[in-house]
Amino acid sequence: MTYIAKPKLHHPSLQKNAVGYTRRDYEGKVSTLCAGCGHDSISAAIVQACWQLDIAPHRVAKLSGIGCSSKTPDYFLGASHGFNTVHGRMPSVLTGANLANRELLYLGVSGDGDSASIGLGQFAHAMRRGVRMVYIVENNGVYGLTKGQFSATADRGSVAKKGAVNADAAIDLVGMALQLGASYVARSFSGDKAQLVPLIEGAIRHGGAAFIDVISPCVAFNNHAGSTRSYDHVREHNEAVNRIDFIDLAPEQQAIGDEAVITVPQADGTLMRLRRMKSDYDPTDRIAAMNQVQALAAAGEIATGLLYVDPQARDMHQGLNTVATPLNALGERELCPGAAVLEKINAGLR
Ligand SMILES: Cc1ncc(C[n+]2csc(CCOP(=O)(O)OP(=O)(O)O)c2C)c(N)n1
Ligand code: SF4
Ligand SMILES: [Mg+2]
Repeated sequence: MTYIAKPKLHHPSLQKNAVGYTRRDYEGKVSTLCAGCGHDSISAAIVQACWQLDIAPHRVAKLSGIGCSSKTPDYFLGASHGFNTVHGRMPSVLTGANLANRELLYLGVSGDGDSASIGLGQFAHAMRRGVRMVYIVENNGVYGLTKGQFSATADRGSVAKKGAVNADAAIDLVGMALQLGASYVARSFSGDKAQLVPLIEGAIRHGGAAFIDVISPCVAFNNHAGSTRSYDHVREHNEAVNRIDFIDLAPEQQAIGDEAVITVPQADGTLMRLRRMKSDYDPTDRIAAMNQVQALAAAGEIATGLLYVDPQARDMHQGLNTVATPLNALGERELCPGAAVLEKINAGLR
């Protein structure tokens, strides 16, 4: 059996959100992942964020590649559109869907194997094109589904369950996303829901390519001493640079003079309030963010929080000047505007 359907019983007193759904309406099938897998906590955080933001499930398209992480869209948002693509190919399929219909909320779920090896080129181009999406990598440092080989994000010198030492340098997807032009870059830990849920909410409201690297321990193959992706290691080395306090803050409610708080305007007109944990960290300065994330990594720390946000984020459609109407809603008049229009286009190409 590959999945177990959940019973449809809902207690009548369950709280509903502004669009009339209970949190249970955002769940999916019963997870078949190992008990304690970090990926299940990320699914729970996605459910929480979508319920809290009053997102109607049918307005969401969730896409993934191949891996334990890429199986998880089956375990949340059961009433949303879903496409489990080929290994590493989620970004291009999502880009195509987004080009055809920008009115949906695109949620791309991937693994460190899926995005940092076979799908590295796809990841890079989705980021540099500014595809408006929430791109979540459930990063456990191994290929969990194929029994625990080191992935490309595993740290050099980290030790596998059977004792092999990783000789290769790690690919840092956060560093790459920053360099490639992603306009919202965050890192979190599956064991810190209080940090992760607001980061997902911020990414959902963001107007461009939003990337979240979530360290998500694999209890079956990478949760031992010597691993830098174990629950213990991440808890000991987690260095949060800030916390999202609140999104949607009305301007008159701004805490004036509170130096620990940074207010960042969002593309949709809302405001995001960030509470600084490291006083010298400016998440709106891309180059400083790149330096600070690298400096923390060199000191053996894992920088988490909203690492970078561009308040003037652009998305792919702005650059391409595409039609706002979903392609399936265009009528014959728009699609066949007549010989005179065709003649004009041809003349412009001569
Ligand atoms: C084209 C192709 N190559 C290789 C595989 C085998 N394979 C399946 S999942 C996977 C890696 C999964 O690792 P990751 O994306 O980190 O997900 P995790 O299971 O760790 O969550 C690989 C190599 C495949 N399914 N398809
Ligand atoms: S093998 Fe690892 S990644 Fe896969 S479900 Fe089990 S704990 Fe999670
Ligand atoms: Mg993995």
